[in-house]
Amino acid sequence: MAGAVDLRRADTGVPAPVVAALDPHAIRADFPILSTRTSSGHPLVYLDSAATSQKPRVVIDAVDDFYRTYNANVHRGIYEIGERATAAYEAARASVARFIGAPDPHEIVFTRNATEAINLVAYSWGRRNVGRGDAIVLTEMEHHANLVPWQILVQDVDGDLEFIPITDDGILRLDVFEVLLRLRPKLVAFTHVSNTLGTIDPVREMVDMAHAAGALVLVDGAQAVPHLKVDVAELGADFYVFSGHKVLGPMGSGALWARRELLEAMPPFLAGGEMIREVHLRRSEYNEIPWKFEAGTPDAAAAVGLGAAAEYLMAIGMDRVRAHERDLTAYALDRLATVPGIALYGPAAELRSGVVPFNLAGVHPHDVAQVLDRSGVCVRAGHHCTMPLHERLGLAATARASFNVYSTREDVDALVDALGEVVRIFGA
Ligand code: 7TS
Repeated sequence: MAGAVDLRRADTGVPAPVVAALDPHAIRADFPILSTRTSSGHPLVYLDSAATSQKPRVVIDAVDDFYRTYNANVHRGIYEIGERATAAYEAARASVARFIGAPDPHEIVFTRNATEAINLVAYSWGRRNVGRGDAIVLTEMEHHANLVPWQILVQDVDGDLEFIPITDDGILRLDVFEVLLRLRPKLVAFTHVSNTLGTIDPVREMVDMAHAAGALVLVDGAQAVPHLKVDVAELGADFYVFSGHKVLGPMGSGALWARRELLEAMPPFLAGGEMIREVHLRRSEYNEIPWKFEAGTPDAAAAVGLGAAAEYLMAIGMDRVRAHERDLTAYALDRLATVPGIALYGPAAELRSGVVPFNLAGVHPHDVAQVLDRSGVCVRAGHHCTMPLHERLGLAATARASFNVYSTREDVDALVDALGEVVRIFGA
C-alpha cells in the first residue's frame, strides 16, 4: 500500500520499565462506565480514548458536588457559595498549572477545548504579529484544529503556510524543517503527539531550532497531556494547548498556556463581561491575565472537574501512565499483526503514544467499526480530522484503536477476537 508501513516486521520490544508498574485493572474500578454493558449484552471495550477519554469517579463527583452544593457564578458572588465557586475555579487553575509544569497559574487560560485555544492564539496573537508575506510552518500530520485556523489567518493577512513533511512511517523530516526555517517564519505550530499515527514529536529539539530562527512555537498537546509527563517550562514552547475531555476531564474544559509577556501583549479574543476592569461608553480597560481572555460566564464546573482530573493523574504519576501505555501499545502491535490481511501504520511502539491505526484488506474501516461494535468494541473509523495526513499516506480512511490509563491487554484481546469476526464475515 502506497505510503503505508507494515509494522509486522518492526521491533516492538519494550525497554525494562524504570517506574513501578501501574495496574490498569485497579484503575478501571475508578471509572463507572467501564463496568457497564452495551445493549447487546457485551462488556464495554472502549478503544476510542483519542476521541475522548472516560471519566473517573473523582471527576464526576467534583462536577456533581459543584452543582449540588455551591453552584454560583465565579468572580462576582459576595456570598459564601459564590466565594466557594471562585476559590474552586482558581484552585483548578493552579492544579492544571502544576500538572503541565507552568511556572505561574496566571499563565493558564481556561478554554472550551484545544480548538478554541488555538483559535484564540490565531486571532489574538496572529493578527497582531503575522502580516503580508509572513510564513507559518505547520506539519503534514496536524489535526484540522491546528491547520484550519492558520489557513484562515494567512488568507486574511496574505501570509503563507509551509509544511514539514513526514516519512512513510510517520516521522517528521527535521532536515526539511531546517530548510523551511530559512524563510524566517513568524510561527511554527505542530502537534506534540499525532492523533492518527501516535508519533511523539521531538518538541524540545524543534523548539530550539525554531527559536534560533526567530520563530515562536505553538504546541498542540491534545494527544500528549493525557499520556506523557508534560512540562511546558522544560519544553520551552511559547504556546501550549490541550483539551480537558481527552485527559479524564469534563467536556467543555481545556486550556491555553502561554508565557506571561506574550499573554500580556496580546489583545482580547472574545469581549464582554469578566474580561474587563473598567468600561465606559466608548472605551474599556481590560482585566489582567488570564481573565482578559475569559469573557463571559465560564464553565466553572468543567474547570473544577479538569482540576480533579489533573490531581488524579498526578497522584498516579504520568511516568507510570506512559510506561503502561507503551507496554500496551507494543502488545497491541504484536497481537494485531496476527490478524490476516491487516495493515498497521505509524512508528514503532517506543516512538508512539497509545494510538494504533489499521486497515483490513478489502474492508472499509466503517464496516470494520460497525462489526466491532456488535461485540461491544468501540474504535473510530474515518479520517480522524487529519485528511491531509491520510492523503499523504495514500489512504481514504483508517480504523483506529486508542488507549488510556484504564486500557488493558484484555481490551486488545477483545479487539483481536472481534477482528477475527470481521475477517470471517468479509472473507478478508
Ligand atoms: N489536536 C489534536 C492533536 C487532536 O487529536 C484533537 C482532537 C484536537 C486538536 C481537537 O480537540 P477538541 O477537543 O478541540 O475537539 N482529536 C480527535 C480525535 O482524534 N478523534 O476525535 C477527536
